[in-house]
Amino acid sequence: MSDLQRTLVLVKPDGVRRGLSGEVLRRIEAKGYRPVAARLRTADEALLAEHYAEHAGKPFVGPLITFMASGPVLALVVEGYRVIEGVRALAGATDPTTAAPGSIRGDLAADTGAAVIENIIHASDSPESAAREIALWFADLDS
Ligand SMILES: Nc1nc2c(ncn2[C@@H]2O[C@H](COP(=O)(O)OP(=O)(O)OP(=O)(O)O)[C@@H](O)[C@H]2O)c(=O)[nH]1
Ligand SMILES: [Mg+2]
Repeated sequence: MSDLQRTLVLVKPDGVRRGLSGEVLRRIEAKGYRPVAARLRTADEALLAEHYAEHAGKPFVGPLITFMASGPVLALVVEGYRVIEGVRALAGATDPTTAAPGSIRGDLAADTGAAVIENIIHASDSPESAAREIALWFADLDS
């Protein structure tokens, strides 16, 4: 048994800058998931501090927020059965150097030497995170 779910996906500023938005969306659609909302925007620091509230106080949160505000991100709401864990699997591990080949991070990202890990994609990590993050990025979206 599984439920139809929604998850929040962000193509991060490195992915948009490198022209990889289409490739990320292609992989998500090819897997069988369906985008139900999309928006290209440059996030402000207040939104990003809320988005990454779980990391408040960690040493990398400052550089992380600066990086995430450095250019537009493609925000997507993606729907499918078990889509939350499914897109996390497509994304691969946080560290792109060791992320499995075949995953988005494993195939498309490498360590850049920057203060924060630049890894192309964000995907919600639980149903609770997905609900919170979709409300944050798509406050006007019908549920
Ligand atoms: N420099 C540095 N950056 C980190 C570290 N851990 C996490 N980050 C950055 O912070 C982001 C959020 O961390 P996590 O939520 O733990 O990782 P994640 O869920 O795979 O990535 P997100 O989808 O962006 O949330 C990561 O994607 C990295 O960009 C770390 O130990 N060092
Ligand atoms: Mg995370």
